[in-house]
Amino acid sequence: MKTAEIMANLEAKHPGEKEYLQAVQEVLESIEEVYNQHPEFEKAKIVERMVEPDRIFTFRVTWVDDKGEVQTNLGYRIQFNSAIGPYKGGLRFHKAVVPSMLKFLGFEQTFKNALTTLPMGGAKGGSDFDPVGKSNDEIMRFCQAFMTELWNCIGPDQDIPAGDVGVGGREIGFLYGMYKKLAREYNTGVLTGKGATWGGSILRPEATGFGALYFTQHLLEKAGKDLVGKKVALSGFGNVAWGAATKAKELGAKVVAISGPDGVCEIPDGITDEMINYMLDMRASNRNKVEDMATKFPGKALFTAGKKAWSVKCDIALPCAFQNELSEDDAKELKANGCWCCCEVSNMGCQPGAIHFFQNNGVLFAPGKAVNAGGVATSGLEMTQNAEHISWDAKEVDDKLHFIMKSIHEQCVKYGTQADGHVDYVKGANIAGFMKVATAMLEQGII
Ligand code: 2IT
Repeated sequence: MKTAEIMANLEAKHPGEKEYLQAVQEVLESIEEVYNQHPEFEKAKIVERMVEPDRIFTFRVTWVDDKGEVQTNLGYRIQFNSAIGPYKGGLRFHKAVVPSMLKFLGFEQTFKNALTTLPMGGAKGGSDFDPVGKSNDEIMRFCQAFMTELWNCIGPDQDIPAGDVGVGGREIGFLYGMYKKLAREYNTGVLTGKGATWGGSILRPEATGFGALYFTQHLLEKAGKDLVGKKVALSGFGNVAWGAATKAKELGAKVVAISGPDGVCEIPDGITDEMINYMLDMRASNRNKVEDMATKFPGKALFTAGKKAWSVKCDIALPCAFQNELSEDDAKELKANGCWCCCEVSNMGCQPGAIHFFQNNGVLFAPGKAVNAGGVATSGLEMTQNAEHISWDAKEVDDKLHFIMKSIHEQCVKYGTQADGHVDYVKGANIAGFMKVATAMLEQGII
């Protein structure tokens, strides 16, 4: 495989799209050896086709704020790859959303979805709409305006969006309300992450965080370790961090830090159930401040402005917020403070320098596309329940989520075990995902 040439071509077509190029580079580095053993892939130009999205929709979203002023944002849906099923992936509402971010997320999603064992292709979408400081009414008007453009790009068998950063159950409700009005289609399976009374799967809100902790358990078990009594530092306080904190505590770990864009809250005695519940209020408030936790629980949650969760002494680091949130310097600080494991829960949460540092310094590391796949996997389970017009109970969903995370771990071990016996989870996840998508593309001909 001519990695340098492929990267140069991609850069020429997508100049300056840093996150996108970073994600592709990481995957190509991992799969090069396996790819070269399959001349049929080379002949069909599988990689050259796989790195480009199938199609991109870009649209203007105009809405009126509470002051009566007209606001304009950009909206996108990137349908990345449909080799193994209909397009599937979240919507991100964040002020920093640009095509590069959504292309990297759609690319990653393709491999992640392949790992889940379920038949889902990869997609991502979103808007540069900034939910911070917006009222509930403004969120509703924006979601409605966004859907007036998105509705005819999606469908329960074509493309099934869900939440991501800035899009949770509330937003999915507003989006679906407008979808059914415009499409006159009443199949709730067009979106996942819905409310529990109208087709949403039990445990979908918890699934990304729960799945991440199940994966972490398997990884620790393989390394002869466990979670009990271990100190966990996690970043963020949104839906993913909330699910991760809930399950980490339940499994006997002690969550000693959460963080936000404003700084970190250290929780020396470990997070309590009350604090975990309060994370939901913090997210719903749209204030985007982790300091609120310290104000609510004085003396128990200690806020430091401008610091990251990675400055807090821990055994296990769980990035749960945003891409590139953990730098090489952060990795060095973590290691110096005794951290020996990092499971990436956010998509591409660690910078390449951080990953290399962990891997070269004996810190167990697993990438987001394996660790966080429980979220989209449970979206897949929601689609199945919708298609069958039934809902499963919590045990059924949790058992299936467990099975899927175990299977993802096994795929990483199968494809990532190195000559000396240690598991390279980055290689394992990338090769396993790639082999599935590449095989499907090959079998479907040159399209
Ligand atoms: O990054 C992700 O996997 C998600 N935001 C979830 C996507 C989904 O379709 O549930």
